[in-house]
Amino acid sequence: MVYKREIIVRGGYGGDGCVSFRREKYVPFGGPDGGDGGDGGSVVVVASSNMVDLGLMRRKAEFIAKNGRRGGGWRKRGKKGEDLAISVPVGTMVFTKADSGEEIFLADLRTPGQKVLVAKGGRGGLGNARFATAVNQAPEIASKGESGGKRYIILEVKLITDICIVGQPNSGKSTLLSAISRAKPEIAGYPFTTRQPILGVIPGDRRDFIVAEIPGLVEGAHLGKGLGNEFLRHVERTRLLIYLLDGSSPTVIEDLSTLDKEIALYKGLAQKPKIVAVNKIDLPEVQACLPAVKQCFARLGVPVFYISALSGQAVLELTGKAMEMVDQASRDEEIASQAQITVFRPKPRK
Ligand SMILES: Nc1nc2c(ncn2[C@@H]2O[C@H](COP(=O)(O)OP(=O)(O)OP(=O)(O)O)[C@@H](O)[C@H]2O)c(=O)[nH]1
Ligand SMILES: [Mg+2]
Repeated sequence: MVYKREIIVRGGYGGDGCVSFRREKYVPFGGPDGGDGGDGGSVVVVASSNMVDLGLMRRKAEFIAKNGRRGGGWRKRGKKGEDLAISVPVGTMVFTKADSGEEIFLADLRTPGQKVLVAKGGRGGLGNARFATAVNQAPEIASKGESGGKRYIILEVKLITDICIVGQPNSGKSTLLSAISRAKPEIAGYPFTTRQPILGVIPGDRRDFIVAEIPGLVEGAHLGKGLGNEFLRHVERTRLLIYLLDGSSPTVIEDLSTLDKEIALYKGLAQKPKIVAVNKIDLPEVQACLPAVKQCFARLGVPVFYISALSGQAVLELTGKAMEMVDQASRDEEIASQAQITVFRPKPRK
């Protein structure tokens, strides 16, 4: 899976202007009639809901739009070069790279079909008809088409989700995802079954909720252990985290702090709203140590649920709370975004 790519984009050249004179029977001194060249095509990046990563464009490094065609006689304008659309997944952030190496934000493509122009096509040259003046009525000059803009672009996919399930390998993330959503992830009793983020949809009364599972995190994931923590980039834009713990693990209490530590090490994730869910409570050995775990987790200060993703026990309660917290988080986001808009209200002069 490719989530970050650096590419070069270049707009097409504008077509050259044309030098031509009107030559017709009975029309002496017909005058200049060379048309303008067509503009070069531009390069645009478009969000598409059919894609999940940038893998399709792996081999290509440079994206160039079509050139404009040259102008013709009879003041005919050259054909415009075709635009080149680069499809990327929804949730892709587009940056341009300055000469200093600095990444400058260009756009965040959050909805399907949203697009951003990354390289403008060159303007077509002017035909000689444009250069006619009172003193030079038969100019033999036309201008050349301009070259298109060239830019270094960085594309980075960060999925946009409402809920993200994180946890150690084998804790039951895929089982929970398939229990609460329509997703059908692979479930197996060995670690790292899930090797890439999986999305699901929970149908809600007022709106659907997008839920994701990311591959399991282990201690030292930030150092590249296990599958590493590069998947946490997709957690950056989730509204709620569900920490899913394997209740049958002998170190369930330490598992929570390990998980929390790995997540807190990734920029900006420490403050995310979260819910803790202890899974597999249908197993007798989990039931046996549940009182001790409950006592310890009672002081956490975040909602804790004891569930069985397999039998469905307490799963509805967990999703209900998750949806409620997501709604609250989106209301908070709305208030925060409104606070950022400055409204100028000039006072009338007396
Ligand atoms: N008894 C019991 N087993 C469960 C429960 N949830 C998951 N399992 C089992 O635990 C194993 C791992 O489940 P997965 O859903 O694949 O776990 P995961 O966290 O997605 O694992 P990775 O993708 O490998 O990180 C499977 O054998 C599941 O059947 C549960 O609530 N009770
Ligand atoms: Mg899984």
